[in-house]
Amino acid sequence: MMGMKALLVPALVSLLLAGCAAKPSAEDARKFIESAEADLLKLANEASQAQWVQSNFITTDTEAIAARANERFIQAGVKYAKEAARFDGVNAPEDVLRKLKLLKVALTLPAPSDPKKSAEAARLAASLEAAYGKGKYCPGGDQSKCLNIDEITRIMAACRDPKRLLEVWEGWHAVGAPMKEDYKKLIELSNEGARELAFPDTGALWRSKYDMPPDDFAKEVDRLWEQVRPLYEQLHAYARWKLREAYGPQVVPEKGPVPAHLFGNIWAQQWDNLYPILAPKDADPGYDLTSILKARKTDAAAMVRYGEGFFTSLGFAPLPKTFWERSLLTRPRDREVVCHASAWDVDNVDDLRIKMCIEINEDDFSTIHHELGHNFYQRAYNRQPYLFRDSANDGFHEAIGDTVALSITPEYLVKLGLLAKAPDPAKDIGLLLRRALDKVAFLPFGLLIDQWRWKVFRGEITPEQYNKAWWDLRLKYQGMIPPSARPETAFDPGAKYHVPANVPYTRYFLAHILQFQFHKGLSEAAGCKEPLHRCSIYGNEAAGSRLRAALEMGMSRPWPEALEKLAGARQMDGSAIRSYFAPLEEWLKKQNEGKPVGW
Ligand code: X8Z
Ligand code: ZN
Repeated sequence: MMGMKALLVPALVSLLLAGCAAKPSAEDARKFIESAEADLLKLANEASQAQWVQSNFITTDTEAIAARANERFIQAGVKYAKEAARFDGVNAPEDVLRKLKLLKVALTLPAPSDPKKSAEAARLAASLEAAYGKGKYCPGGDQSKCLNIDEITRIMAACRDPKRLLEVWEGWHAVGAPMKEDYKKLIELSNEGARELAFPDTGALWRSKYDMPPDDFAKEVDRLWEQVRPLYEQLHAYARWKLREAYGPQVVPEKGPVPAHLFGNIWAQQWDNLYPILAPKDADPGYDLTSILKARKTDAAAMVRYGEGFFTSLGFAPLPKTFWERSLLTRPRDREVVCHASAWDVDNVDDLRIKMCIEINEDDFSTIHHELGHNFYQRAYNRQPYLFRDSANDGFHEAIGDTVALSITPEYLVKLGLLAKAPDPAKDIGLLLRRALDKVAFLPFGLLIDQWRWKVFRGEITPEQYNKAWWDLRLKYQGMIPPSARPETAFDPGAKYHVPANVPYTRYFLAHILQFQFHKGLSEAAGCKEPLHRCSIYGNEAAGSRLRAALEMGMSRPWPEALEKLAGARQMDGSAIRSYFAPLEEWLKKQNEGKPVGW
């Protein structure tokens, strides 16, 4: 009986479809897209407003309000993703077909359609992000001595006492442990949602957003990493040697992996704060932007004005008045906020804002450019239909501000009046090293977070293995080990914003590859004949219009077309960053002669 039923039902369904429910037409598809776009735009804006309030004012209530708004957006996203499949094979215009495809892969957190489960997923997501936002290390449990992430960041950047570094490192990493159970539940719900949408798991959904089959994308990422790995290994070897000189052989081994608390950053993701330890003796450029900004008593808004000024020099309109009224630029004293820097377009048109607890230093100077890159991108594509109001791929969104920041050259600082005279080219190794400590050091970190999450989503890493697998990957890609044995309960991925906040991370790896391709393409458009690290596109009309044309496309076309516009190539390519740093790589190889490389 059962067997017959199973055979009969599909036959009956297809008969019904053929007979009564006529195959949807191109016009049906267009109408469906039109109403989906209108509905999603409205729900996205409502969720955005609620989330803005939540992360500017973390309380039980704002968390609940944001969760509900987000839940409505997710439910609609799931519904439209499913309905989009009804139009498979429809003979509609190209833009409609692209939108149907985009609808199917749009969500980052796909929740199950069961309302109880989708509410639970939204609640967990809001609560995990808030937990990170509230995260603190209170030495000895003393509530009056708690350190927030800004203070932790400052200590990791400046302190050179390995004992203190270890203590603070362990203190911050403890914020992850209480998140583990919720994180595990969120993964389960998200996977259930992904399977409803016919993806094997959420990782496969994340990898499906790149105009190519998801497996090809995973291979593409591996290929890019293999292109840049030799450069990272040289930098790692040189840093290990210098750290060993600075901290001694008891703290830093001669070969093998290095403890992760010594890199001037709580996650060891960017090492630019190590520059004073690593600086070449005879090639230090002799200035540092942090001291210049501090000496001039630059405040947070003035830092943002510098960033805005770069974009307007390229022909972008100034930021709207509301940007200055609504953005959060410094950490409020009287309430909990999510201080991890972010850029917003609350109405998906021009309600642009950033939320950032700005400190007056070089790191935040470039992060401001990074954030404004998001804002200027968002406004550039705001005349596209809703489903195309996004970057060509997510790596592009992360790369635009960074591309502009690559133009913060000594010559540019001279133009702004921040520096009296640009250092002689004999000091270029110092400039390149400083930049590499930011950009090259980041590459394996940018890669490993989603290597971990993809496996977590796939079930290849079980909750019991969360932490061990995390450190296996940090060892494999970064050549690092935890500075002390991790407790059984540790959940170190939770100490990194994007994990509890559920923000995909491969985008940053791609951005670090892409920004060098963009910088090269735009510098060529600007007619720069200098070595690339001395090229600045500041004030250049040709580079500006090339950039704007690519940004205005939004997500309307497959990303290789936008890449072609910007960089004259259709493939992401690690050789741009390799050639940018070629003189440094050669120098590093010399420094590393006779010393161990790798781990
Ligand atoms: O999260 C960010 C930006 C916001 S999209 C500040 N970044 C990554 C990080 O901080 O981990 C920029 C570089 C990598
Ligand atoms: Zn960003």
